[in-house]
Amino acid sequence: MSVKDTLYASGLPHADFVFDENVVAVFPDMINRSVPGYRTIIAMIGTLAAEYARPNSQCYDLGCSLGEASLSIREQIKVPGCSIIAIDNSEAMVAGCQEVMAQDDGNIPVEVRCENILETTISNASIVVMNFTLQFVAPEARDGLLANIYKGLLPGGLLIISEKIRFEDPSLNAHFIEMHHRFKEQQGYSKLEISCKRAALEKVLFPETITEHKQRLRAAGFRTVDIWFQCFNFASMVAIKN
Ligand code: GEK
Repeated sequence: MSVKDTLYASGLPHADFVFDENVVAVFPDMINRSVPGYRTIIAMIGTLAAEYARPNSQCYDLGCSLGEASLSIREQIKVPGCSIIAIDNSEAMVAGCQEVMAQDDGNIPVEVRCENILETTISNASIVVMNFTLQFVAPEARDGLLANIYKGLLPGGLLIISEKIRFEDPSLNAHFIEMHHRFKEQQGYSKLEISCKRAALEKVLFPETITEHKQRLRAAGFRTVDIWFQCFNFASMVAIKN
């Protein structure tokens, strides 16, 4: 059952945002009302995975939170011998994700691990998903992470990265931040909640431009790289190891 996100309804807390048990309790409501297109992205991650999953390979969901992307993959892939590895470094999220997986009746094995994705060894992967996770990784650690993912993907393997992005043009950037805030108001968040959440995320979420993402993906070895979804300052990219 999804609990309504009222974490910032009275303004406080003003500390940096952390994925603790308070966030876990409201997470489905929070992400659905904060990320435009989240449900579409989740559904299409499964659809893309169904196309790219190879028999007897692994699918990684890095920064899995409560496992929505894993569930979509689990529901939609049809090839034999696949398994899913869902990883998060928040103990509270991992506990919640384990509960979600235990209640799901899918047949594909899912291993849920509490681990820093910067320390994960990726191997025999046909699918790697980072759905709004890379944005929380320190920018200086992102190149190494992408190189590690590229190395662990099989030829033809697919990486999906969804991110909050920054527009190159400062006025357009400000405009789409404002549009995102309007979206959140339409979803029932107050101006106070929106501004407090923004302040809490400031030192933990570092958005980059699409150009920066594409450059990093190409530097890691991916030659086929593009955006498949965008709404305001939220985008999802595909990168294929060919
Ligand atoms: C979804 N993908 O619902 N190692 C492991 N996990 C991490 C790390 C790290 N270094 N850094 C952050 N996380 C999910 C949504 S939420 C996005 C992803 C959001 C985890 C963090 O604990 C959190 O659970 C997740 O990445 C980001 O499809 O809340 O905006």
